Amino acid sequence: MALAPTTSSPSKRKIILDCDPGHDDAVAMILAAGNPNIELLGVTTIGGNHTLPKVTRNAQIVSTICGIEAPIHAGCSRPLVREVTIAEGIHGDTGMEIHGYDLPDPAVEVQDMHAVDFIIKTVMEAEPNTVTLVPTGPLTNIAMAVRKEPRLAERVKEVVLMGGGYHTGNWSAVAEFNIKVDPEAAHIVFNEPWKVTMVGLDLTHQALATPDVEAKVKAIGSSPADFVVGLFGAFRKNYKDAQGFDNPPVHDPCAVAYLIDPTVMTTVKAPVDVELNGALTTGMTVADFRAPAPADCHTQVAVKLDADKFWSLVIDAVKAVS
Ligand SMILES: [Ca+2]
Repeated sequence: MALAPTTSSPSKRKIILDCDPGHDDAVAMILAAGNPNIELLGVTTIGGNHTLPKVTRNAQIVSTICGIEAPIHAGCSRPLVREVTIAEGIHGDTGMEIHGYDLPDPAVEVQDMHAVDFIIKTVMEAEPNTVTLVPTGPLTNIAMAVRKEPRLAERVKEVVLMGGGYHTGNWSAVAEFNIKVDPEAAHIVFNEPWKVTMVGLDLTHQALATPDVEAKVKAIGSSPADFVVGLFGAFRKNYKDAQGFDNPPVHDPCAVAYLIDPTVMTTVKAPVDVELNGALTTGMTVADFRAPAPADCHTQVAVKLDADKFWSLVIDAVKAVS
């Protein structure tokens, strides 16, 4: 069944998903498209897990498999300052390597408008404080958008991003991939006055695709479900080989889940800034947990996931797109 950009409703959370599919980005797309409380205004792509052409094609493929009709807009192909970095070891040479499921050719178009312009147009044409940005890749598009149109900082409802971490890294000892790839962009995003929720590794390492989760998805028995099982399988092998995980962490849908039901995780208000010039720490998100948080603190970090509630949301969304 085709899931059109759903009819506008004040009770739905309007979001733009800015992503780099990416296995877990694919699951984030499915959760956003398949949950009745989310209105997915658009999918924008950013070079990250793999190059921009590959992640954009992957977004098209996910939409094709799952009948997602939200428009896809391609964004920036490289970080603001630094060289391109991709995560081939985790996502394979297509950016969405998968076994046991034949990916179709894309049957969904990419729109002409650049992602940065789409983000600006969508936010500025909507009622103030109604559109939430959900970046699940490097933050280049979001940083470019707010630099091009500074009024976004007060028009956007909030930014809920997957990235960073306060006690751990995955691309260095202390830096997470999305932030480490484009720390200057992340610095811009964390320092604009909008509300930012950081759904980082400390949280997403609790979102593990266990055999039990896989079995529940498999039992749905549909093409999107088989696709998700294939994603989990590839992710399982790559995360075991690269980072020693027994069950792979499925990072990106956590950010979407927070918008569906904030009780799916606990958050703590804390100032967060991004290290740009550390000898060992470039790309680290430095969270200051000293209490009390300043009155003007506009950032919070996610700390504890209700994993059962999270996976129920994901499984229900896979059913909905099936
Ligand atoms: Ca991602």
